[in-house]
Order: sequence, then structure tokens, then C-alpha cells
Amino acid sequence: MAERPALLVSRALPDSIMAAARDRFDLTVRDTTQPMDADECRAALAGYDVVLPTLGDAFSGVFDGAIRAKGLANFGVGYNHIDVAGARGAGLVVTNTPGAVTDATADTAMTLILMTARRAGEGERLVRAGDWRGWHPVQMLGMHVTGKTVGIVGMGRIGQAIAERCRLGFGMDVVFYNRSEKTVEGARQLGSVAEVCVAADIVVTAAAATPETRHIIGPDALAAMRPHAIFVNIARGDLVDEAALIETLQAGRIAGAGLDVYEDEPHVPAALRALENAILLPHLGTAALEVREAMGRMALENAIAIAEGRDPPNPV
Ligand code: 8YV
Repeated sequence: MAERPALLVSRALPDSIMAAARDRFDLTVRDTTQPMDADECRAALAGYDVVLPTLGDAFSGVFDGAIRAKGLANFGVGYNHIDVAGARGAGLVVTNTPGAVTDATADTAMTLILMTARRAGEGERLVRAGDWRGWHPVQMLGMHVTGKTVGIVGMGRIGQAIAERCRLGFGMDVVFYNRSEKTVEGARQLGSVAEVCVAADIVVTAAAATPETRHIIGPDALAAMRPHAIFVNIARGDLVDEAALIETLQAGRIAGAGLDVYEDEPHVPAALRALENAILLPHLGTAALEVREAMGRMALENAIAIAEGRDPPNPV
């Protein structure tokens, strides 16, 4: 049998994907759930034909040494942990897994919208602490989301899936900011992030993390939001000036925030953790077995194409 190409999977994926990978590759899986540091990335580029990175693996500033790899088949749609220009410069192809993550990530946005608007974290803590003294008519009143206006920053696949859920499921008006012009059914494009923040009761970030979108939600955008409004981020922590968000929440200048992602994961500032009006999830965006399997299948298809020297289905 011809020698099979060597694949490094940076962190174990669901069993069915590992089995499929073993069928096609000489497979190595790192024995840790921690992301790869720069030295490991360099060694992987020198030692394997294809690398399948996951969130946070430090593929930046590592393309200057010996390189055997033909490509990076990223698991996930977001690839801000990879210096794509550097990889290309070294002759590597980079791919991702769009489509597979869309619905699950939009569902996580809805989870955060509802939990934040209806103060579910606070309520859960109250019950668990044994402090609930019983129902009364004005207890823990939150924001009714039906019929409100959602403002989406970044109207790609995930932004559109959130818009659809908000519009069809909750009768919301949808406004959005997107770098390029876009026509989206039932949604109105506005000229700036600040305009979206002024108009919306619920602001959701769903843009890719790039140098241009870094801190796209900063002091100005937060100041433009109204006091009853809530902010939700399911994209990447880099989009938000976390210190400014904490200050805004502490001062009660917005009603709450629902976050699945953070600037320096897995570090979540103590000041944020102390806030009753923040819902904090551990990057659960796509955390469902069938979704991770779909992402894994897609990443593997890309890896196989890279190994065979074919154009992969999902180049970035
Ligand atoms: C993934 C994500 O779990 O697809 C993405 O960009 O943020 C997550 O849902 C993660 O990236 C896997 O590497």
C-alpha cells in the first residue's frame, strides 16, 4: 500500500471523524485540549503533510522555517488564529468549514438574546442559592423580545440566520451593518455601527475577526446604545472592547450582555464574572455532536483534497 499522507489533528474530534481520518491518513492527534503554541505549530508545519487546526492554535509568525505541510484544514469557520497571508506566502492552502456552523451559532445567539433579555442567569443563580422567596407580579422583570428591533453587525451567513430567527420566530424588525452593500429579505441596512446601536433594542455581533473589525464595538458604539438595550456577541472577542463593555455594564448604561466569546479566552475578567447582568457562556457556539461531526467531515474533505493536490472545497 502506498504511504498515506501524515495528518496532525490539533485536538481530538468526535470518534466518527477520528475513524474517518484514520482511514485516509497516517493520523496523529495531540493528547491535550490546549491550543498549539508557536513552537508546536512550527514543528507541525515541518513534520506533517496536512495540519487540521482548531480554535486558538497559534499559526501566526511561524511560516519562516522548514515546511513540509501543503495546507491547514481549519476546523471552524473563524480562522483569526491563522496568519493566512503568511501561510499563503509559504505555499500553504488554508480552508475552513462555513455552512456547517451557521445554524448552531445562530441558535446560540438566540439562547443569549433570550437569557439576557429575560435575566435567566440571575434567576437561575437565585434559585440555586436557595434565595427564591416565591413569585410576585413585579419580580425580575426583563425585556419582552417579541416585536423589538434587533441590530446585527456583520450580515454574513450567521448574521442572516440570526436575522431570520428574530424576524420569523419573534416578529422583530431587523436592521444591520455590513461592510459591503447587501440585500437581505425583511432587513434594513444602515450606514454605520453607531446607527445600528441607536436603532436596536438588541445588538448582536456576527462579523469575522479581522484588523478592520477589531473593537468595532467600543466606547462610541456602546454609548450609542439605549439604557434598556442588550448586547450579544457570538463571533469573536476581538470585536468588542471588553474593558469598555464592562464599564458600560457596571454603570448600568445598557441593560445587559450575553457573551459566548472573549478577548483573551479562556480568561474571563473577574469584573465581568461579577456582573449580574452578564450571561457568560464558554464558547459553546457549535457545541452539539452532530454539528461538530459536520464540521469534522468538512475539514477532512478539505484535508484530503489538500493532501491529493486538488483544489479544496472551502478555501478561505
Ligand atoms: C468552533 C467557532 O467550535 O466555527 C467557529 O469559528 O467559533 C466555533 O464554533 C471553533 O472555532 C472550532 O475550532
